[in-house]
Amino acid sequence: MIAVITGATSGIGRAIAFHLAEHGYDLILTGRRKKLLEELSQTLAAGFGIRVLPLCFDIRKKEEAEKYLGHLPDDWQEIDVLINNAGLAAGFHPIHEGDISDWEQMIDTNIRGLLYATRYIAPLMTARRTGHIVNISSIAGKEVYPNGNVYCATKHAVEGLTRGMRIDLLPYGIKVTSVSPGAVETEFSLVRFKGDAQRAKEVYKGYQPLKAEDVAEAVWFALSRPPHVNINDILIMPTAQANAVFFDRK
Ligand code: NDP
Ligand code: 8X3
Repeated sequence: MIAVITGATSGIGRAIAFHLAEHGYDLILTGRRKKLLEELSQTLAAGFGIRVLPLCFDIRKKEEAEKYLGHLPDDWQEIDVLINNAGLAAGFHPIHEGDISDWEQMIDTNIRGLLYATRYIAPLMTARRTGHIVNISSIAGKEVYPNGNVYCATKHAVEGLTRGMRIDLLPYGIKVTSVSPGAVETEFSLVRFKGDAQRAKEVYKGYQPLKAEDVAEAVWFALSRPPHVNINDILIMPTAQANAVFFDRK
């Protein structure tokens, strides 16, 4: 079995990579941070005896996505699983104060990047009439919250695309699953707040957030169902988080 995981250099993508390696998958891993990507690839290949193909590129760039995902080596073409995980929130401002380059970064990564990866990998699945695409959405794809505006909109787009993919890929027996976590302690908030570690820490203060491994387990649940079962949607939250805005902080 071969899986592609976008955004595997940290957080949820990295945890999914470990989980799938444990289950014997060969892995195609993407991300921009070359050193992290190469170290992870070596660790997984040596630790689990699997093949790993690291592809270091920016998923926002169509030409790079085509160069790497559109031209996979012959022995990497039989893709069973695509995890569309690469994504981010940038900034946290009301709509009238938002930074337009933040908006572009989120739209280009969370929507365009997911589309590019899907466009290059899905035909390899339709040709074999088998495969499973898992889109990492968010509670932000189900609800909106103050200052979440554009990030929430990108994740609402992921939800719409997931439903659309499920219809278009139905005749090919390809499963499509959306996994939507609430707060997960990863580099997510550090990225959103542009490296402000103190502010990022506040997000997870006073309650136990999800770990990336919790999300990886949910993904694995969907991937490991029998052929006739598709898990459409998983919404996974910390016990201390009721919805996008209500937290039980001690
Ligand atoms: P992290 O910041 O820890 O990981 C994000 C990953 O995406 C990194 O591997 C990063 O790699 C990659 N990435 C970001 N931009 C690009 C790009 N332009 N090109 C290639 N790769 C990119 O955050 P999470 O693990 O938390 O986020 C993973 C997914 O989960 C995202 O889609 C996020 O929206 C979603 N999510 C997160 C939640 C949370 O609370 N943490 C909750 C719900 C959903 P690199 O920097 O090396 O390029
Ligand atoms: C990440 C979780 O609630 O910050 O998608 O949007 S949230």
